[in-house]
Parts: sequence; structure tokens; C-alpha cells
Amino acid sequence: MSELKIWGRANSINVQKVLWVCEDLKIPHKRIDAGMEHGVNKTPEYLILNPNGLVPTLDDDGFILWESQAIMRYLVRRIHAPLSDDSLYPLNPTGAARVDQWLDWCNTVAWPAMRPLFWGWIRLKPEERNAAELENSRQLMIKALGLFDEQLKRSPYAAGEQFTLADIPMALIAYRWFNMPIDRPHFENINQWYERVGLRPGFKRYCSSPLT
Ligand SMILES: N[C@@H](CCC(=O)N[C@@H](CS)C(=O)NCC(=O)O)C(=O)O
Repeated sequence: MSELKIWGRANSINVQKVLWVCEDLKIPHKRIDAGMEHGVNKTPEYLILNPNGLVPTLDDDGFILWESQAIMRYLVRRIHAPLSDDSLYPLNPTGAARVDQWLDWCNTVAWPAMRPLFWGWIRLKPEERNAAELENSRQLMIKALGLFDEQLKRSPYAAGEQFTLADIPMALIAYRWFNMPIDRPHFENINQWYERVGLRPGFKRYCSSPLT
């Protein structure tokens, strides 16, 4: 397999989802800075690759792909045959659907709940923060985490007995949640799950630096 190219700044949650998969599966890759202070993502050359002007974008020997979770799935499928291991994203329809369900939930419920809190505390200056918006986001996160905690009562990982792609976005969100100066209710099942996902190579590499 030739070296993959991944465009995207290393502190982006969506880029980190892809980098985590590369780390866990030991996929050789080259990351190229793009987005926010690095620019690149609005240039005509980049917009040909990814018309959204967002990161990440993958180039696998000329095959261009955007949308972080599509890239995650592609990487597992792409290397599944040589490794004979589909545990991160099962080949059977029900296993795959369960992973997809939680990945979609992260994109449509958990991250939209978390994003204003993350931006407010980490990316905005104190005078730019909106206290009501921060509190609303914190409450939405408590609701989402309550639902996720209930799931983790039934199984050790988001999609069942094994660690899968579904745990990755949620772990990246949880890392942000646990590293902001906010009040957090106790969720025992999430705490135990967070210890388990903390053992993954991807977590160790991408959930160890201060949030930026
Ligand atoms: N749904 C897209 C969202 C991509 C996205 O919103 N990326 C953000 C970074 S997390 C971005 O490119 N922001 C503009 C920038 O970094 O300049 C995906 O999952 O790839």
C-alpha cells in the first residue's frame, strides 16, 4: 500500500478520527497541514479535491475522499482483506449497521451538543463567550452522555462487545468534555469505558495534548 495523504490540521476532531484509525491499524500516511491558521483549504487546488473547503481530505493513490467517517470506513474496508480483521467495522450487515448508528449519532447529536462548549472554552477569548450558550451546550451534552451511559450499561463499547469505529468520535468528544473547566455529573459507565478506550494507540497519540 502506498503512503496515504491526509489533509487537515492535527487539532481538528474530524481529522483526528481519521488519524486515530491510521494509528490503530498502523497505516503509513503523510499528514499535510490545512485549515484555520494553515489556510490551504480554500485554495482553488484544494477545492477541486474537496468542494466543501473543509478538512479532512484523503488521497489514496489518486482516489480522493472527504467526510471523516466515510474515510474511517474506507480505511477499514481497504485494509480488511490483507489483515483479515474486520473488528473495527464488521462486514456483516447488522454489525456494520450498529457501528453506523452510533457514528451517525455522534455527528448529529453528540458533536452538535458539544461544539459550542468546545469553541466557547477553547477557541474564543473570554470576552467573546456567551454564558447562556455555554450552559445550553453543557446541558445538551449531559443529556447525550446520559443516553450513551445507558448504552454502556448494556455493552462495554458503543456498538457491542468490541471496540469499533463507533467508539472513536465519542472518545474524542469525551476527551474534550473531560478537559474543560466545567461542572460534570458522574457517569460511571462512561468513566469505565473511557479507561478502556484510553488504552488504544489512537487515544494515546491524539488525546494527550492540551486542547487547542
Ligand atoms: N462532516 C465533515 C465536517 C468537516 C469539518 O467541519 N471540518 C472542520 C474541522 S473539524 C473544518 O474543516 N473547518 C474549517 C477549518 O479548519 O478551516 C467531516 O466529518 O469531515
